[in-house]
Amino acid sequence: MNTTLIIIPTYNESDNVEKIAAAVFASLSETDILFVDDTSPDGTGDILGRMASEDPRIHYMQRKEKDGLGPAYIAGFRWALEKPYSHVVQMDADLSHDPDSLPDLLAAATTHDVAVGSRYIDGIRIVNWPLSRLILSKGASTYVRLVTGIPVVDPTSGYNCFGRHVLEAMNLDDIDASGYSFLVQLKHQAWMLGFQLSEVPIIFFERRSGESKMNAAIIREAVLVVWKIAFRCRFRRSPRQACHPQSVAAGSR
Ligand SMILES: Nc1nc2c(ncn2[C@@H]2O[C@H](COP(=O)(O)OP(=O)(O)OP(=O)(O)O)[C@@H](O)[C@H]2O)c(=O)[nH]1
Ligand SMILES: [Mg+2]
Repeated sequence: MNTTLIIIPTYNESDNVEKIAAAVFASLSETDILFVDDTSPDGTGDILGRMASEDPRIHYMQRKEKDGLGPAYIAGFRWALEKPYSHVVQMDADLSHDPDSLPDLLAAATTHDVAVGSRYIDGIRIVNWPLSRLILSKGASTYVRLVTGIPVVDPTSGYNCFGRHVLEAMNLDDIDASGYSFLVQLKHQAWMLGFQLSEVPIIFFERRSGESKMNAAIIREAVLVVWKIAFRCRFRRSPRQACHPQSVAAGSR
């Protein structure tokens, strides 16, 4: 078993799962991958079952029904914490997150508690998005920062690496959003616990095949979740106390 686990949630990603696994291992051969599939009707699960039987680095969790990105990741985190992984990476299946950035992300996660793959640090690095999608994403990032005070340029990024000690310290039951706003809850809770977040520049590519799961309900949830996050911590805009990452890390890694 490797010490890094990459969790990839999937729903109708039959065109992409073999490509993403090959690209991940080309960039980083010593890693495990856990695919979390919500019984995709397009047969993604059958492909994942075969891939897992052929390569011991690949693991496959099948969930009963489509339940959103957040619950899929939480199930993946709980699975990871039952094993001795030191780092857990979040990655989409649609090749939007370039596996070539994995070494940079992991390097940042050795000096910081959480490494955030950032599309907006030092400029905008997004390939092939329509302007409307860019405005929505950039606007969401600004909105999150204004309301919560989280000091991250790209708080909605889905390409992140968490040290095990961070996931162990978090209350995963509080991370209850279903759509991508779950990614904000996750980073915000880590920050509020005093963990240090580092942003690593990444290039984000629009998905080349398969369909987007973004919809109006996910956007509505995101608008409300940001206020829920702020309210839960009584609008506090800084952690109550800073953790000392190296000592926390030394105790648990
Ligand atoms: N298990 C599971 N995975 C999901 C679910 N919804 C989305 N995903 C996966 O989560 C990742 C991100 O979803 P995307 O549809 O790419 O969402 P997005 O990146 O905001 O939108 P596009 O890039 O435009 O497609 C992909 O790997 C999806 O297959 C879900 O309900 N369950
Ligand atoms: Mg995507």
